[in-house]
Amino acid sequence: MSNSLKIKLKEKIDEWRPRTTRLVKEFGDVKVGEVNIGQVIGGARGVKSLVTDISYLDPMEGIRFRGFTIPETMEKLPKVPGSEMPYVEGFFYLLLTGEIPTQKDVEEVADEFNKRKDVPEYVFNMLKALPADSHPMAMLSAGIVAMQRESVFVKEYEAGNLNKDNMWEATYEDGLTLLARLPRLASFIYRLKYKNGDIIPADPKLDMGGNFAHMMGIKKPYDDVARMYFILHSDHESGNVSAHTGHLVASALSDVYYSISAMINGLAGPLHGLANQEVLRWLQGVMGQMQGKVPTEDEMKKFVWDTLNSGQVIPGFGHAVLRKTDPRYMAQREFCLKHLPDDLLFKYVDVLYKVTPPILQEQGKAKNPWPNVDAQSGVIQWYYGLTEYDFYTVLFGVGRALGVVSNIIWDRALGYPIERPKSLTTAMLEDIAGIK
Ligand code: HAX
Repeated sequence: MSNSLKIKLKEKIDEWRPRTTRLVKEFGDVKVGEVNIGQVIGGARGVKSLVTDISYLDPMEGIRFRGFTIPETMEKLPKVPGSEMPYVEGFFYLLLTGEIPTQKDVEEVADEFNKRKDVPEYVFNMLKALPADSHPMAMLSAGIVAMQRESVFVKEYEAGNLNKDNMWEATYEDGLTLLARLPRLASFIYRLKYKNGDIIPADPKLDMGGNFAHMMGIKKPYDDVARMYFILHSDHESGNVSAHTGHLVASALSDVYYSISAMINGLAGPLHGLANQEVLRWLQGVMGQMQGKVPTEDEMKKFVWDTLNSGQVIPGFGHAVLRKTDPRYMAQREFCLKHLPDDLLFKYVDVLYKVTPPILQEQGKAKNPWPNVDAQSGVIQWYYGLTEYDFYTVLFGVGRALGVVSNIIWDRALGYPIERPKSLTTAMLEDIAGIK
């Protein structure tokens, strides 16, 4: 085994396996909770039926990556020289191993990504052949699944070389290759779709975030925006649609390419990752009606109520688990206060932040009236010139892949089985409820 990340990961896996085995063998019958009819019909909300050690989402505190809050994560990880933000590669090391890497560890992972980052030409040709109005998320998903033919996992599986002990290694190989290629794939989609196909080649001297900014054709400090964005969006424990989809598909031993392509498809829904696009679309609508003037709080209240009264959701607000302002929102808000305090769109978001929670509370439907990650993220992208908001969820997807790939590697390492919850019929639920 040649690289230090893989060696460290193997150590961690060997340490971890007996814990999982013991829980299943000796304590498999111990109850974790109960499930009621509301949860069965209501999207399994709150049902504890997944396990991950990569991140944990506390409803009041928000996300912790491997036990670290967002500010701790940003503070502890080695920084890219001359930048405010850490290496994404170092963050991936943390997600996989649970340890803060040294500068040398990070450089090794960055080298590994660099070696694997080239996207094959056939993927570009396929993307060029798609209709011009294809959504960037559909293009990303298609680009990923097109590379499935290269899966090391599939080759090894077909050769009969895989068993429960070593499956994670082939998964790791696929995972690293796919992650290394995603910035190239995403930036290619952007330049193909919005910049007349004027493609910018990668710079092998740059880290993942730096290279992404370079290939997008956006100047500093967009490299830091990219790093922050990928880290913030990486993982939100395992029950959200994208992470759960990736895990579910992988549980059938579908390879990483199939799993992450499916993950992207789940992220593309407006109630999930596409909300960042929807926030910008909504704000642009308000801006159009205000003719660019910043709305007063009363004016903004009217826009919010109009949307609610027409039966639509306010994008960027609410959450299935969180019950306070999303710390990912706060991290981006702090970035805005530092780098773009006078930006017009930021001022819009600020007024929206003030008026929306009390309105949602007054309406009395949303369990969480506070803003989520998507309420703020488009503003930063727009400020740095990325105004094609259909593309925003692709950025989320590149980030989310870091967490989901880490989870899938661990799924294989710990031998988690194929997922298969049980369904009931409506009549059975009526019976359970005692309805005659
Ligand atoms: N605006 C208006 N109504 C909202 C609302 C919002 N932002 N958030 C929740 N509600 C409504 C729900 O639609 C639901 O209404 P019905 O009873 O009529 O069906 C009611 O309040 C109860 O919903 P909930 O239990 O509070 O929320 P859910 O767990 O069902 O759904 C969602 C969570 C995030 C999907 C929801 O809050 C929402 O639609 N938000 C707007 C879209 C959004 O920002 N999504 C991104 C979330 C973060 C994320 O995953 N990013 O990728």
